[in-house]
Amino acid sequence: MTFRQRYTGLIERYRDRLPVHDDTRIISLGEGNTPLIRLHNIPELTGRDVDIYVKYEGLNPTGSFKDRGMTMAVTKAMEDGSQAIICASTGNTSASAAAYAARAGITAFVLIPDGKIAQGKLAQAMMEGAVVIQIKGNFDDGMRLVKEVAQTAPVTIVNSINPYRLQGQKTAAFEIVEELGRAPDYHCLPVGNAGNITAHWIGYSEYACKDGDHVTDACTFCKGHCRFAGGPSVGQRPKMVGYQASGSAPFLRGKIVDDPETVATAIRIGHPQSWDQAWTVNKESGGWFDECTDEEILAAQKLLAEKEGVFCEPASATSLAGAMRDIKSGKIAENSTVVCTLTGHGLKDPDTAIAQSTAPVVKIEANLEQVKKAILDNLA
Ligand code: AN7
Repeated sequence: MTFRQRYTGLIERYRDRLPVHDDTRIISLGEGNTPLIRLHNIPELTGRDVDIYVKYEGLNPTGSFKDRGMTMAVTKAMEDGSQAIICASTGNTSASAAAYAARAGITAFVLIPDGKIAQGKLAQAMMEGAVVIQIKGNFDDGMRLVKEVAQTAPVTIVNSINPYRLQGQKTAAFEIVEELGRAPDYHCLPVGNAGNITAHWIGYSEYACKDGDHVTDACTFCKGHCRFAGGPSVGQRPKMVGYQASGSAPFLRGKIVDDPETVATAIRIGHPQSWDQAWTVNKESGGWFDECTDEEILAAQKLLAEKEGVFCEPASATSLAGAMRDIKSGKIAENSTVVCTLTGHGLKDPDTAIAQSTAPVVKIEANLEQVKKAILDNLA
């Protein structure tokens, strides 16, 4: 039986805009098609009239946006006959690589910084059968080693330096344009390696592309896969705003950072792999980079959960933390539409969530009186 309405992942959905062939065997877990949630309670806290949407990428199959890129990277690795994939990771890439490798029936090697990845991500990589290699070093050390080893070992790198990763990730921008009917005015993202901000710019640029007349150098990555090459165009692109954690903010320092530190371990990255591309995005879009402190990041994570019921991991909240500050200051113009990407699910990092929560846990005897009292004491 065929189910005509069944969603089968972003490669099938955007097949005409991605580098796949008719007979390519697609490795998918139904990624993409994530909710674009309009915030109801937070915008008024800024004192400005703005529409804020969050693109909840934590609802991808392994709980982060990495799945968009990984379906493409693993599909192409299989097409090229690869038996194994490898990545360095702050956690989410390893969880995603492990899952798609399991699905494809190949081996995933993941290099992770010892003790510096969130528990949920480690659990995923281990359960999904990856070979987990903990290094006494950070992400940047791992990335350097992966590049070196891949020169001789029979493994395909699936970090975002693999161009298929960005091709898959650009589809998030497609979904946003299709849902809003236009591109937002501002798109805010947390930035680590800067692969995702680059991928979104490719996606928006392809949508704005008229008659194959690529509007950006980034767009030429699409090699003619632009959706509207020869067709209608939304003609408009957002300002791309990238926020980094203060302790890991090479784009703010203007140079690489050797000892990155932040509670948002996903973006504890000092040597961004898409350095040049991200500066191009910055220039072409008229956007900017800024930084958020760990306190601001955690406060935004908590606010989003408390006021909107949306639980994201700390790194993801960096986009909202920065956006709220820039909306309040007027740097993000009033009456505009702002999209913040929430890159990963809150359940990825339960330890940080519990450690920062101030919510009282009411402990009582198991009797009706005490339950009643707990309710009356705590009614808002
Ligand atoms: C939740 O998993 O680099 O700027 O190794 O997991 O495209 O690097 C993760 C990155 C933002 C930054 N939010 O995206 C990895 C890894 C979350 C992330 C980023 C990451 P890029």
